[in-house]
Amino acid sequence: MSELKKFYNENGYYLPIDVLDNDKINLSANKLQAIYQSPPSNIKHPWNLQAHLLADWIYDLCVSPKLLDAVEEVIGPNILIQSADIFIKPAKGKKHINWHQDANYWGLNPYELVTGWIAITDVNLENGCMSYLPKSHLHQKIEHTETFDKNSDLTRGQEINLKINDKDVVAVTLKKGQASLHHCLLAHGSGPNKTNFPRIGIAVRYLPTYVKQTKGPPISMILARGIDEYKNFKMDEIPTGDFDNKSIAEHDKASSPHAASNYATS
Ligand SMILES: O=C(O)CCC(=O)C(=O)O
Repeated sequence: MSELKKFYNENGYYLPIDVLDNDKINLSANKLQAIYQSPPSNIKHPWNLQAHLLADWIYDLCVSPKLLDAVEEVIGPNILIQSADIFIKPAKGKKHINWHQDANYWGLNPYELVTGWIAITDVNLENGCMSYLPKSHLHQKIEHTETFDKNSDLTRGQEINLKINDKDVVAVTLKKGQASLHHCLLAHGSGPNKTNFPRIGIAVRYLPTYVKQTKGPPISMILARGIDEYKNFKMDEIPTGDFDNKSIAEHDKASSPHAASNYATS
């Protein structure tokens, strides 16, 4: 077993992984900030969720070979992408992300979804990087309370019913172009951005092809690597344009079933 997989199995996360060069990252940072400032008006659902369906350059970030290599060490060679969720925290913003498990969003069997979180800007405690609670993935699914906290970036302000001590947590400090991996049962959250610059990251949700959805409105996938012998999910189309009508229609198709539950599917 690789060192990465051993560490991930024991702790529920791994970091840092060098995945992208500065040119690509800087270009993506500029484009994402422009979209954040004036989102296209013809998108019916939050553009930052399932954003891998909206533009070829966002999809390209999700299939960065070095990131897929790391994901492959954890879940094997046949890799689906369910979503790429973009988290932008503006300068001096109040928004934070409550402690939660991603497994709270999706009914899956087995719970083997792994998130590859790509830093598009440097991230640290000052600008609201994530923190992980190591080994918390060894618990099963834990109840969450929907707080509807206005300063939460989660659609329903979901918060895990688990007491978390600061001394037990790990700050996910990354340089731009690096990524971390976390298990969908790992408790994690992030604080506000106290700096004068935006903090940007993309959370890409990867699953092995053998996983099945057990409840909630149907989620759909793109095959990022390998072969899909199981065909457990409906497939989405890889975008070929940049927020063009075809990509927006595909985003609409994948997002619509989740609108009634505020894009949280459990
Ligand atoms: O970007 C953040 O601060 C939080 C992201 C997150 O909660 C996730 O990737 O599941």
